[in-house]
Parts: sequence; C-alpha cells; structure tokens
Amino acid sequence: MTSLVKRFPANFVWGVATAAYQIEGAVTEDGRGASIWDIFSHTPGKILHGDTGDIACDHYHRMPEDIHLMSQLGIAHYRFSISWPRVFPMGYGQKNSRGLDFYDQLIDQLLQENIEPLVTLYHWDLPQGLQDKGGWMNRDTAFYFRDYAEAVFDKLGDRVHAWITHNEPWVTTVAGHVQGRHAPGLKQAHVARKVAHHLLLSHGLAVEAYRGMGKGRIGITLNLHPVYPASSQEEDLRAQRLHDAFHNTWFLDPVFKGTYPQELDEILPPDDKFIVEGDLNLIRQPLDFLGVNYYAPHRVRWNTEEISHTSLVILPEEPITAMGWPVDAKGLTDLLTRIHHDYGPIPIVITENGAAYDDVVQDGQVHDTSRQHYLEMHWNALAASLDQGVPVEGYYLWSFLDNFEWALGYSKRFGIVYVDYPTQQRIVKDSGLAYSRFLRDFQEYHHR
Ligand code: IFM
Repeated sequence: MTSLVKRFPANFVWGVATAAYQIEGAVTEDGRGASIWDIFSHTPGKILHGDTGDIACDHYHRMPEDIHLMSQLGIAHYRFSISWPRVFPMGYGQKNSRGLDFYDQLIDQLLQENIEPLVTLYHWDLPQGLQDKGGWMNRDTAFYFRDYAEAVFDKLGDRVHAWITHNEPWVTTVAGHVQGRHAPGLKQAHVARKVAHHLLLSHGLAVEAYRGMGKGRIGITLNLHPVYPASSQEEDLRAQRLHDAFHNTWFLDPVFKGTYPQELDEILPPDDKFIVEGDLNLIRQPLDFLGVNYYAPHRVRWNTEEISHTSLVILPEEPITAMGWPVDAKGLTDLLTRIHHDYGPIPIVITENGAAYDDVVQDGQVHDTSRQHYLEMHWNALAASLDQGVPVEGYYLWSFLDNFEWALGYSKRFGIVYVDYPTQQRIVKDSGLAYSRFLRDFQEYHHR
C-alpha cells in the first residue's frame, strides 16, 4: 500500500459517503414531512421484501456513535445528504427548524471529530407535498429547491464549505419517471426531458444562490459510465453513441456547455417547450468541481426494444458484484480521462465508488475480500488517472454503512461497516479495516 499512497498528492481527500433516506430512519420524528420514498416504499410490490426506510440504520438516533466510529477508522471526510422534508415538511412554506437542528448537530459532531463535511442537497427524497403539485414535472419545484437550498446555506454555511446540489439526476429522471422502479414510480418517457431540465434548472438556481451567500465550493454529482460497443459492427457503434448521449452527455453537456446533445433526439422525441430563455445560462454556470459516481462501465449492443435503443452486455469471463455489475477498474481511468478531455479543465471528485457483495458474519467478523480487491483496483485506477493529468481531488467510498438500497431494500450491502439490522449492531468489515490502514499509511507518508 505504501507504494500506492505515494501516487496521490498530500492534499488528496479520502472519505466515505451516505444518503439521508438510506440510513437515517426516524421518518416521522421532529416534524419531518413525508417524502416520495416514504410513499413509494410503503406501496406494496415496489421494494424487494416490502422493505422501507422507516428505521434503516437508525442513524438519526445513533449519529454520535456512527461519527465516532468513522473517526476511529481515521476517516477525515464525510459526504452525506440532507433530507428536504425534514427542513420543509411540505417542500415549501413553513420551515421546520427542528429538522435543520439534526444537521446542525451532525456538523458540530463531525468538526469535533476532525471530519470535514461535504453536503448533498438532494439525494432523491423529494417532499411528497411537492410531488402532489407535479414534482419535478412542475417548473415551480426548481424554485422551491432554491428556497430550500438557501435555508440550508444560511443555517449550515458557516461550517460547511463544500456542497453538491444533486446526486445523479439521471436516476431521478429515468428510474423515477421512465422505468418506474424508483419513486415517484412513473412510467412516462414523454416527461423525461422536462424532468431532467427542471432538475438541472434547480441546480443552476442553487449555484446562483450560493454564489451570493457563500464562499465555499459547489458542484453537482453525476453517475457516469465509459461506454464500449459490444462489437465493431455498425449498429453497436451507433448503440455506443446513443447510449453515451442517454447516460452521460444528457447531463454533462448542459452543465458544462449549455446545450443538450443532438443524439438525444434519436431516443426521446425532440421537445423544448419547457425551456425558458436564460435557463441554459443558469445551468452552465461555472462550478468548483464535478462529482463523479463510478461503479461499472457499460458495454452495449443495439436493441430497439429498450428506451435507449441499447442493452447492456456482460462478458462471460467478467467478474460481477452482487448487483450484477461488471468489475472493471480501467473503466474509471477511461471515464476520467474522457471527462477531462471533453469538459476540462474541471476539478473532479469521485463522490461514490464501491461494491455490493453478499457478506456473511463469521465469529463477529466480515471477511469481504472481494470488496477489498474491488476498492484497491479502483484506487490504482485513480492513481493512473492522476498520472495521465486528470485533476482528481478526492474519493468518497460508497458506503460507510450497509443501507437501504432503494428498490432492492436491504438485500444489497455496500458498506465497509456491516449493519445487523435487527440489533443495529455495527461490525467493521475487513474492507473497512483495510481502508483504515490505507488512510493511516497515507497520513504517515504525507504528513509525518
Ligand atoms: O445506493 C446508491 C446511491 O444512493 C446512489 N448511487 C449508487 C448507489 C448504489 O446503487
């Protein structure tokens, strides 16, 4: 490991990530309103085994111990998200100061333990009160998001100096409004472009508000994939082009260039009725960093039965995680060099990377060697990206704790800390111990 730590600059940021609905529980406490995920997870048939986020990791009540464990592992940076319906129970109107108090205490706790916060404003838990008004299909939601962001900046901005507006707006758009496998559970491809645009508009409005209020750094997190064709046949090359537009440039282009990719018109009927003059300028405001969530590459073949006209191909020899996602660390280097080439110069932060495996507890330990390998390969791939001149500044491992994996409930474990849900006991997995050793080596090498 010592040879690996040398390949990162001394100011490289190493952390862990979580999200509110996936860990907090306490869904009716201290004035929190319902989110679309409360409604969706309580709708029969939507979540595997009928799981919900009602209790999750009970982090809302166990926050000080969880943060202390983080600090014991030598983790000095933490990315978490704020639950909008804790702050505005309806999404708009009356603010709930008790909801903000939880985050106020969380930040104080982090700072006491010498952990630097990176705060995501939206990780999918839209207040149901806004969904009742049309959710992200309604332009007003973007402006309510700005109001919410301002309230959060105002309360926490004295101690939080790094912000993310949205986590993976592609997932909100497609999984939530086209495929229906995420809240709000709609299957309406014709609204996808509008939803994406309103999400991006809300990002722009929040960035603009922050520039007037705060002096820290702000960015957006996108889930991105390098896209490879399954063969060199003409139609698979076309699949590669369209898939890239659907998964990557649909969000990268407006954020960095103020345009939508033309290839999108080959997938979703052209529609710009919802774009108001000035929107794209708001959306492409300069950012301080781009957050990248990377898990796996996409190898694609032409398939007109799919909305993207493409389907994913897994090679028989490829190792896969419990999610069925191929393990390919070189994909991370390919992705980062491409982003740097096409959209740079923009500092990049890996805001999520990690893997689900079917962990078992043996004599009070979890020997998750597959996850450990996955992580080490990706840290090497990150070092290779730095060698190639990509300005990567940080890495947040997904996830600190096992948690509610959305439609798959608690069946998939991404944590470096195992959560025994019936007792809420935490067990640091071998991967967590390995990350801790890696972080100590890094500290020793760079700051001795
Ligand atoms: O758990 C999710 C997270 O909420 C967003 N990015 C991907 C993770 C694993 O699926």
